[in-house]
Amino acid sequence: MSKVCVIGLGYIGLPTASMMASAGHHVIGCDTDARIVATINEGHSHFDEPDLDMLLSAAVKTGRLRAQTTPAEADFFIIAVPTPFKNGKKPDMSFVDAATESIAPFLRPGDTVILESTSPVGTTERIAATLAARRPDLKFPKLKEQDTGDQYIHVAHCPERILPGDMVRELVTNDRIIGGLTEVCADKCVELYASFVRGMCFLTDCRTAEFVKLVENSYRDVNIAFANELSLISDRLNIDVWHAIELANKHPRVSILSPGPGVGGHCIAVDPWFIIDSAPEESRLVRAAREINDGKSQYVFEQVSKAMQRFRDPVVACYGLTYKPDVEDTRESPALDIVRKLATETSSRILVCEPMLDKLPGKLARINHIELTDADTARREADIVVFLVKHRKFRKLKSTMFLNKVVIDTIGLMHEPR
Ligand code: SAJ
Repeated sequence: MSKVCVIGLGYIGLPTASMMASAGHHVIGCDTDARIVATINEGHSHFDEPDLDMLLSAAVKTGRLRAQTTPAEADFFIIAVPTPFKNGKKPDMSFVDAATESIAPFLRPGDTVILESTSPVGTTERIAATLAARRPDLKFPKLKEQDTGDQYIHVAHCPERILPGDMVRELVTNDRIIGGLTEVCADKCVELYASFVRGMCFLTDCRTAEFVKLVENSYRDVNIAFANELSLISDRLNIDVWHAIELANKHPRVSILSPGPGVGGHCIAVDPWFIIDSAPEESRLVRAAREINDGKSQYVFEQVSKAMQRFRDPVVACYGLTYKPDVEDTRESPALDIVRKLATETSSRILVCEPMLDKLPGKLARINHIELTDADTARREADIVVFLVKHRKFRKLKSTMFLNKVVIDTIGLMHEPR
């Protein structure tokens, strides 16, 4: 069994560290936030994810996982830190850079450094170059160099692929793409991942692996954008988009995704910008998809505002705040964006029904004409009902329950498949 040091104990690093510990490795989890470190050492996760607490508490109890604020010597270093974008939608690599600097003093010949964070093409090479500059005493292979041996530091990219809400299962079952700076680097990485991944590990070079990850999320973004564009076209033509998509999907080679209030989360709404940033002139479709998905929440806001003009003192009920169904995560949530806009740009009473949260997040909590209520109160008191997230708990709602209301259904909650 190996010694693994995981840098970043967030949404990806923590499940990965816990899974590696449960596979028998000795894992040091490293996070700059001392409160997160303390929570983990007590056996608890600092965010909600099904089955993670169980996996984590077992790993901590057996002593195979320990968290601390600084890295330590290890055979494998995993970098799993955020890669958001900054002004101008440019990738913000400051967390990856800081993580790289932090491990440099701990490297020994033969160690392997693996980047899991979704990153622009070229990042793995950049990590190797930074480490080589910090540690002139160590040998680093060049891209695609042949026959690097155990005296080298191996560097590879193994992009995370897990779906929030189903992370623990997907960590084991998903196939992985492993891109090495060299073939030996990729082989070293597989040695570690094969100890807990039941899916296949496909090997390539690090630039391709970086691109593949960005392609996966852009693929989804483009396809959701197509569905969102269809929803706008259908509104204009007075067609039920849900029924139209259902019928189009009866074709054996058509599989259209679902329109919604926009695209949220910290991955799909961000990663396509890394492609656009590195090849702006060629990425026309990827950019258009981003713009369509980002524009959808403004469109929904305008729909609601228009409906509000029909009432003197409208009460608006919004169903859902999280970025997607059945998770508690509100990061980049289009539903939250729409509700925030309604709360700040109107003075009407807004009822929010969100079974995944027990209080309104952040700034919303301080606005006095907005309140968190249950689904029945929302339904009873509202003039306008806006469906924003297709939580399992909302699926029992029927259109007959909202007969005297204006209903704005962005997620097809009321659509009954025929
Ligand atoms: N959405 C739609 N219509 C759909 C499907 C999704 O509007 O038909 C919306 C969701 O409501 C949500 C957003 O898209 O706002 C993204 O949700 P998601 O479930 O598609 O994806 P994420 O962001 O939770 O996770 C994605 C996954 N990538 C792919 O499916 C290609 C996951 O495997 C990645 O690990 C993750 O991004 C990541 O971290 O990159």
